[in-house]
Amino acid sequence: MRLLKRASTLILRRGTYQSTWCKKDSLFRVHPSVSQALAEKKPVVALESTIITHGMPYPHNLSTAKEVEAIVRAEGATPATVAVIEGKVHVGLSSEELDCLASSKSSVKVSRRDLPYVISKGLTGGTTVSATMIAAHRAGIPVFVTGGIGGVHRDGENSLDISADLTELGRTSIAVVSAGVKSILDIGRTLEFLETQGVCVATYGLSKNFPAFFTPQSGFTSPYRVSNPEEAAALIASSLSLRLQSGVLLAVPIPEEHAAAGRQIEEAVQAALAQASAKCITGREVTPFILQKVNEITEGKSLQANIALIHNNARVGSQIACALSKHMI
Ligand code: PSU
Ligand code: MN
Repeated sequence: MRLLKRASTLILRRGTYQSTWCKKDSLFRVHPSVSQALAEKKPVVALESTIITHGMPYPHNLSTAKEVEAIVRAEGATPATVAVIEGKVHVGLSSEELDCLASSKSSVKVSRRDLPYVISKGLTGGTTVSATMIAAHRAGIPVFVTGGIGGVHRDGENSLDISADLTELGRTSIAVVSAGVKSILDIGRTLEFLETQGVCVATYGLSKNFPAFFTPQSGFTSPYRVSNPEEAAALIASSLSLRLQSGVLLAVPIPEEHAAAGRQIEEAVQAALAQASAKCITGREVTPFILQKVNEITEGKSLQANIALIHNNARVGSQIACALSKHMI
């Protein structure tokens, strides 16, 4: 409780400082609903947008983005979808901005390294976990919900293809709620890398099993477990109080009612991986090849499971944001 109170002061101070900073800074646009909620110390949940621009086909991307925002509101929090629109970093989008982003065919996938370029060129793009963490943290938002984070790719020890999401988690103090990482990545090395980066990883639920996006178990375990929103909020509050300046990763397993489809999808992932290897597909071609094959093999079931787990993450993340904000008053 004492830790939570101290964390609240910290968040409060940072929020005040950052909303002033954002007003002066023309590169950042915080939506009035978001700045009002932050000023009133109400719970806010940041959401990423690469999932809209690159993760799902139109119009499922738009309907999912709107459903996720509606879930956040229904849980009593304010959604703040982050994106780059015509060279400005937006924290919180209007309905029209969401429509434009979802139907745009020229959006850039914006990670930390891409921000200077897209801003200087006035471009539009969906922010990955790393870029969303940066923007949400600047706005003073402590909780961020996504589907899955990037990780260490298979053969990453040779290619060094390691998602900037992992290094961002090591350097930016925000809690990321996700369904773990896809099994097309090297999950063991991803967890090792997160440890090296000092990221506190906890599974949300009944076991420490670290989830693999479509399935509740990856064969690896998280170092910790939290069983409800209050425990998750206490963990985040401790991290903020300690001023570690690194993030927290909360891994939420896909709900059991969707796990059966998830296991079938996982089999398709393994088949697709074998095909990619047989066809000597390498590098950045691998992920799009696998995802397309998986969608073909499962006749669209992978998209449905993807949507279901994002809905669930939005619910859990909003409950955590509400629990955290209650302790802040
Ligand atoms: N994992 C998914 N779906 C996604 C992504 C990851 O299951 O849409 C997106 C997220 O935006 C994540 C990004 O931050 O891909 C990671 O990309 P890269 O591996 O290139 O760092
Ligand atoms: Mn990469």
